[in-house]
Amino acid sequence: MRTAVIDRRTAETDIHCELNLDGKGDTRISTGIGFFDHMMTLMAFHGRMDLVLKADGDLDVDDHHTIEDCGIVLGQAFKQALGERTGIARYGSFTLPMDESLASVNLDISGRPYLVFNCEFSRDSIGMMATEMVEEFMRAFAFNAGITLHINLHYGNNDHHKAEAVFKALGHALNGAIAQNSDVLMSTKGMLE
Ligand SMILES: [Mn+2]
Repeated sequence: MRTAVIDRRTAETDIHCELNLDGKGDTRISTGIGFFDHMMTLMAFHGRMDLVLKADGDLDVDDHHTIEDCGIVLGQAFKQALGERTGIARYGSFTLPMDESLASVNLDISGRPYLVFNCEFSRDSIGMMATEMVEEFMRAFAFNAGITLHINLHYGNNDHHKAEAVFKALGHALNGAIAQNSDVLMSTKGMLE
């Protein structure tokens, strides 16, 4: 089993994360931000990962530090759990509809962090989560996990559906990319970084 446990404490947030990449999608998420909990639950379930994520952040300021730091910790846990990366598919792509919305996630577990994010929201926030924090979460996750991550929202009207399509597609794309299909390291240069 590919697992990692990370605890990270700063003056702004206190985060505990347990990740099992070879899980069944079991989750225990509690960040104090209901819509973000919903997104983390969907991502882990559709990624078939077991995820415990507990965050105690400075929500009296706003949601920024908590969501960004959850992205950092989840990225660190993902990278640590993945380990040597020998045998993984490396690339993952998934296009997912959620009612009227359609999102694509294309990623490469390359060791080279990059984020392309083309997704516009019409509302400032969904519940207690600012819509601008979707991009911030993705950047923090991609850069700490070492993933080249492209996210494109093709169309949609409802911001809840748009975000849900993006996070579900991310789960599926990650699940495909971490699948172990061989004993080969998928790099002609012999290393992923
Ligand atoms: Mn929903």
